[in-house]
Amino acid sequence: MKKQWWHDKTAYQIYPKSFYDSNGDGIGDISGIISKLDYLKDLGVDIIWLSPVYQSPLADQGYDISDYYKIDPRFGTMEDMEELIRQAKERDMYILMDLVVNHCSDEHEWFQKACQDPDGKYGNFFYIKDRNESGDLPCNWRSYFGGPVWDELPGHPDKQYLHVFHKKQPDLNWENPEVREEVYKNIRWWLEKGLGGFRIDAIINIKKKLPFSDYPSDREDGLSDIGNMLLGAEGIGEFLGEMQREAFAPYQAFTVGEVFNLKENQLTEFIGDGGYFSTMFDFEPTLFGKSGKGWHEARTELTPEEYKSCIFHSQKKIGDAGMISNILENHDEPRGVSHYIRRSDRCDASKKLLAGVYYMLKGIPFIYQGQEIGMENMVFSSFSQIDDVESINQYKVAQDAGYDEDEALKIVSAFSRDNARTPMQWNASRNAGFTDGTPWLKVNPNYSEINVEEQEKREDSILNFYRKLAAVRKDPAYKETLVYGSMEPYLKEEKNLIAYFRKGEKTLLVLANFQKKPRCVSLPGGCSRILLDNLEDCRQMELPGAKVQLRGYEYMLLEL
Ligand code: TEU
Ligand code: CA
Repeated sequence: MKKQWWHDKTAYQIYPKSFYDSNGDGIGDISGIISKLDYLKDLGVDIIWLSPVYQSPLADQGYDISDYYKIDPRFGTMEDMEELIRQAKERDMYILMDLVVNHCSDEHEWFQKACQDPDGKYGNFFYIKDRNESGDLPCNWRSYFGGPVWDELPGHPDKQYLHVFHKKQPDLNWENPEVREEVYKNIRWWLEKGLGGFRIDAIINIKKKLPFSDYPSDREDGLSDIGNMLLGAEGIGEFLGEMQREAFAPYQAFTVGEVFNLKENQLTEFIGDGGYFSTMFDFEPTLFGKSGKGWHEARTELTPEEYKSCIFHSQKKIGDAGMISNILENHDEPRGVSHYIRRSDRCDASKKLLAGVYYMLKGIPFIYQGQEIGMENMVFSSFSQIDDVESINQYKVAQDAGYDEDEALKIVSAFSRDNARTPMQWNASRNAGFTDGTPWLKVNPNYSEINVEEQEKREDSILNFYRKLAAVRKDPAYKETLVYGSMEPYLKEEKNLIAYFRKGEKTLLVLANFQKKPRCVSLPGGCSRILLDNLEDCRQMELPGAKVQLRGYEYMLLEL
């Protein structure tokens, strides 16, 4: 692997609307982020990805952009954004924006013009089809947020347009070179401002299998999961290679792809040396136990064995092909500690253990806001507390599948994207210190126990453990091993133990006793140093001999 500037970095995702509100309107903003840069620096963060802050009607919380060159006034001004980039740079940090170019908003000028004149230049920026006499849709694909991907083109009852997400997110026609040029122009414009790069949204969807055709239906609605179409769509590489050459490469931009449905053997093409992206997320644990049927059929509270098999499998698959990025959660997923640790075992020790396991894997660690203090899923007591478009759809999907309202609410609660979108918990004062006003989404009531201020004060807090993880990864003595060393499982068959080596200049061993019961583990050789322990100050610990005794949920990082 050719070494790159981003390989040894630690990244952090901010969901701006819920991070920190500086002016009391209940909505987090860019000035709020600026005021927390030192906090992030202290956490060992080098790269900060902002979920969208562009001008948007916020139908999908900013993933529906109506002007790619403007900042939404609710988040601040262009001057705020420039100030953020400048202040980050001063601290040796990089800012990433979200690149949402599979679709734009129906309120974007391009779509408005397409509605005015579907046969003109902008009609060809989208996928617009005439309605045929029988009224059949051009194809039976199901949009990600429910219902067909086709909707009537406003003002044209005889025409329909394609949207694979919400109907307020019309898909851009990437087959049209003018669209691609507009996208690259915008990317270069932002990079000129000193942006570090982008997180690339939903990118696999830009290549459609054309001409439009039906796939076998997989639910009562007669529609077919988009995944079926994506399997047959060839040639995305031409678009991505072009974007890389035309827009990212000249700036050495850091890019992280949100890539689902990747075909086998395309890994190197995507993230290998000279690949389309610098890296992409590993979604294997996220996807485990989910099907196209809906959230009612998805697994919650994965067992340690299931989590282990996911991470071991993907680490092996990736090997040295490229640099992956590892996550426990993001703005679309439940909180990692709620999804991967069973309720009865959720505590500081188990949360730190989970952090230590994923952080030391090969790849770039991404921390999602609040993860560093062990924020948990929300308990939703009524459907009216849910805001997210996908949750609203899944509530209906569950009821269509026969669940009653209470059951449907439970199902949606486990997966709702709002779990991760509740405001960041800064302190124990009103609204968790997120805002002086009324927060746009209810604060998780557990903020009086789980908050930054409390954990700042406590040496053995989760927050301080995250700081230690970052410090080890940055330590010149271990950096080469943790960044480039191989990852090899150890005692893989031992139930509720997650253990692996990182082998490079040094040999390191991660041991995680993922259960309440203590256990004894034999070491493969002598241990020369204990680098981390989640239950103890490791500087005061005695070096283990041939065997190490682990308490319930104890985590150790050893140098052999
Ligand atoms: O998500 C892409 C995507 O495929 C989602 O359907 C995702 O799988 C789902 O939300 C998981 O619950 C991206 C963004 O991350 C998401 O927030 C946006 O809503 C979506 O694109 C559309 O831009
Ligand atoms: Ca605000």
